[in-house]
Amino acid sequence: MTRRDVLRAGALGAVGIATGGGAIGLGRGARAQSAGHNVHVDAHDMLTEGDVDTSTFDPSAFLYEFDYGVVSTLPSGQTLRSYEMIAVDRDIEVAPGVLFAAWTYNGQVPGPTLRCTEGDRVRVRFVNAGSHAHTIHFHGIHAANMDGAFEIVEPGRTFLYEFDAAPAGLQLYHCHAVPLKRHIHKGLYGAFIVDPREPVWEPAREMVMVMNGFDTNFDGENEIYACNSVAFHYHRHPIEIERGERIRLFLVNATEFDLLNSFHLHGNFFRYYPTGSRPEHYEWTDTVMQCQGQRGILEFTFEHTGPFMFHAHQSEFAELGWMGVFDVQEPARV
Ligand SMILES: [Cu+2]
Repeated sequence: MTRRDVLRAGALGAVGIATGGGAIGLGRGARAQSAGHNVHVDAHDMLTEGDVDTSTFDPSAFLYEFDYGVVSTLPSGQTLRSYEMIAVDRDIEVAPGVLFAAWTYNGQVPGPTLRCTEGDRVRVRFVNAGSHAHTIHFHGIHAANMDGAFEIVEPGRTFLYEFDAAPAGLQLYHCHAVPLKRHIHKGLYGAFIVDPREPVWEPAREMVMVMNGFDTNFDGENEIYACNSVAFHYHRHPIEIERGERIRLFLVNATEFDLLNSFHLHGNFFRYYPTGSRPEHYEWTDTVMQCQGQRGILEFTFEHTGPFMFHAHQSEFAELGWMGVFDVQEPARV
């Protein structure tokens, strides 16, 4: 059954979507409606049908979680940041009642957002406690044997990645075992922020969004889309920000199977810094698209209060979960 078939079948009643645990009905959440030549999921129904269990992974908290590692100083004076990354298989809930048999770093998808400063020594102890061979491939400048492409880490084995963080910007990491798209799609990816040595960014409320998708019936297409893994999470739980507050959004595209994803902001424009590396080089826009593996930094400030949507401008992705809301409020009086 293809994704389109799922949507068409939805018009006839409850839809079963196969997961690692068997068939799980999306029920009214996936009911489709005919509108002219188009068939679309009724997003409103999907929104009002319960919520996921956020006790193990809460996308609202993930936005603001930066892992700076265990910090120490090397004899040379260089800052050392040590991280522990463990690959484990885990079922994750990507929409209410819909489980996805994921492969994860540290039990979560996306993996933790690793953050350091340009020139820091980064040391990552990688333990493969999963069922398949994996690696961690960091984007950035480093030695060939630290690239996580050829040094395959079998289940039960460990590997030590070590390099000096460069260049500054928004990078990412992901598994590079083959078949590559399967290993990435299963959930082995995360954001990797390298702050510039000299501060160039203004203070801001910073948050991370990793755009992703989930093929829940193994047909090579995504049935669920999201940013930070849970369909419609930021629609059910709008992100509260203040009017006039500077927002810096680290945006990464980790979607497999679809060549492009995008981010569209309502009622506002943003500065888009490709790869987040050059503050003097940006685009002024309200919509940006990213190919697989692309990333960039968005900066914006809302002039108006109220609910403002953000979503993929591929309408199909938005209707299948990649949609959220900023709830812009008057600044708190002090
Ligand atoms: Cu892998």
